[in-house]
Amino acid sequence: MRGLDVLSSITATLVRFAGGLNATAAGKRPAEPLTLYEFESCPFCRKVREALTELDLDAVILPCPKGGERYRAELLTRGGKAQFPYLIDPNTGTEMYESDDIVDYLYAEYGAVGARPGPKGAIPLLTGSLASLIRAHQGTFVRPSRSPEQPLEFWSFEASPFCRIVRERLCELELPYALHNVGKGGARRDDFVKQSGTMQVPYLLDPNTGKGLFESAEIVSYLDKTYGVPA
Ligand SMILES: N[C@@H](CCC(=O)N[C@@H](CS)C(=O)NCC(=O)O)C(=O)O
Repeated sequence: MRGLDVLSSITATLVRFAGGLNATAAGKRPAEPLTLYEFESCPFCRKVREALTELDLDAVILPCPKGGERYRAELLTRGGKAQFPYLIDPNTGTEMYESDDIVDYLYAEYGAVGARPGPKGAIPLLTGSLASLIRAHQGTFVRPSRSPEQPLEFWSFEASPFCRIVRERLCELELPYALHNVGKGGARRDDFVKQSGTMQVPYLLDPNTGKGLFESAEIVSYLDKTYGVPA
């Protein structure tokens, strides 16, 4: 039911104290986009995605839901274990597991002077896991899909309840996408408005079909129709 879906997504944002809402910690900008292997409901991955919004950073997201093979196998070969999150930064030649290390790295490399990451330890783990429970673990398990030729493009910020609903489906369908973060106060909101015509997220642009969509329910239905494969 749509109302319940939105309500549980708002609650998930609240239990994470709206982490990943504001993009006001940004410092130096990467020349090349970062890449993140992750899955939506993983509380460790959530911390990293929140940091990406706060630091106003884009990343290529390679979704690795449980049961998925598209990017899990790739990471196993590349990093040696199927553990998420895993960050690749081609700008510094850095690749790493461990969410706290990744968040510290991102703040040190791309944060404003004096910007500090949020708390570590039990609280983000418990609240992040509670958020996933509230969302009935959507964004955890793979759905059969076909791979797009080119990665999709998705404008979002981590705390948005509507963006979460879309990210969960992108993850379940193992669809790679360029995540463009447009958190509140971020420097790139104006460019986004120039491109899309309005400041509203989620916004999905599919370069494979030329389709651009704003409404979360419509985006999910488009993804299912275009890339979902009946089990
Ligand atoms: N200490 C690691 C823990 C990461 C972790 O345990 N991730 C889980 C997902 S929440 C994982 O990779 N599980 C393996 C799997 O999903 O197959 C960190 O903070 O990054």
